Amino acid sequence: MKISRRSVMISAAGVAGAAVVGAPLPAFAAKTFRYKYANNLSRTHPLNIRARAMAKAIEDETHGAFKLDIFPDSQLGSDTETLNQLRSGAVQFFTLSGLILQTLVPAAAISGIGFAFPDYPAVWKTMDGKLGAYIRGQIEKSGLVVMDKIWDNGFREVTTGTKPIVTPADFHDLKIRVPVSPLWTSMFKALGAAPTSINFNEVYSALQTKVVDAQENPLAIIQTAKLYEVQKFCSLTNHMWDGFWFLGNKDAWDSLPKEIQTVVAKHTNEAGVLERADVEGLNSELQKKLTSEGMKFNTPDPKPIREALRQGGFYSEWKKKFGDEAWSILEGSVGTLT
Ligand code: X2X
Repeated sequence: MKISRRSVMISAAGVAGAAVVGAPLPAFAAKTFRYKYANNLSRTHPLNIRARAMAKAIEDETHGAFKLDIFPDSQLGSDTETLNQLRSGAVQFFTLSGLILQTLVPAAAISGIGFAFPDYPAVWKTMDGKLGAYIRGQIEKSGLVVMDKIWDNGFREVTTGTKPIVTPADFHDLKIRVPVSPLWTSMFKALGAAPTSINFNEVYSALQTKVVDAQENPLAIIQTAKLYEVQKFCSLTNHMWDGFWFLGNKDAWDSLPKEIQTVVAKHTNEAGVLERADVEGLNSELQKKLTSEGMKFNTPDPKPIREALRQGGFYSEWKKKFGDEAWSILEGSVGTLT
C-alpha cells in the first residue's frame, strides 16, 4: 500500500513536473542548430558507437532543435587540421588526445607521462579529480570549451612489423610512429628509439609502405583501424594511458541557448562514461581476436622500461616543463614518479 501510494504521488509529481519542464520548449523550437563533431577513429570504435547514440538522445531531448553530424575517421582532416578548424569555428566539436592538444595547451599532456597510472581506477580518480579539473581550466584559458568527462582511448601497447619488444634495448633505433606531440617524441627518444610524428589518418599507410616499422595504440584501435593487417607483433607494454577530451568551439557553444547547452553537456558526459566501460571491456578481450588475425603477443616486464625512461631523464625533464603545481597534483593522485 505504502509503495503504491508513493508511486502514485511520484507519477503525479512527474506529470506536474512535465508541464513545468515543458516551459523551455519554445526556447528549443525558436532556433535550430546543426553542429559538426569530428574525430579520428573508425565508425566501429566504441567512441563513435556511443557518439551516435548520444547525438540521437540530444536531438530527441531538444525536440530536434539541436542536430549533431558526426564525422569519424578524420574525414574533415588530420588531427592537426581539425584542431585548427575547431579553433576557427569551421568544426564545432572535436575529441582530441590531451597529448596532441599539448601544442596549444602545454599542461594537457601531463596525463600521458609514461607509466603514471597503474590501472583504470587510478586513471578515473585522477582525471575526474583535481588533475582533470586543472587541465580543463588550462584548456578553457586557451579559448576552447571542454566537457567534464574525458573519453577513454586506453592503455597503449607497442606493435611492430619486425620484432617484438622484450627489453628496453629493443627500442634502440626502432622506427616508430608517434602522434604529433612533444611529450610522445621525448618519451620514445628517452628509450633510444627513432620516433616520427605522423597524424593518425596516415598511420596505416605509413606502416604499409614501411616509412615506419612500429606504432603504439590501445588494442581497441589496433583492431578497429585494422593495424593488425600491417603489423606482426604486439608487445603489451601499457606504457601510457591516453584519453580524448570532448572539445567545443567557444563562440559556437556560447550561441546555444542555456537549455540546449545543458542537454548537450549531460549527454556527452554520460556517453563518455559509457564509452569508458566499452573500451576497457574491449581491451581486455581483444587479444584473442587479434591473435586469430595473426598477431603475436608478448608481455614485457615494465620495470626496466620505466627505469630506462628515468635514466634517459624523461621524468625530470617533464617535471620541470609542467612545473611544480601540475606535477604535485599528479603525484598527489598517483604517488611519486621521479
Ligand atoms: O593518433 C593516435 O594514435 C590515437 C588515435 O591514439 C590518438 O588520437 C592519440
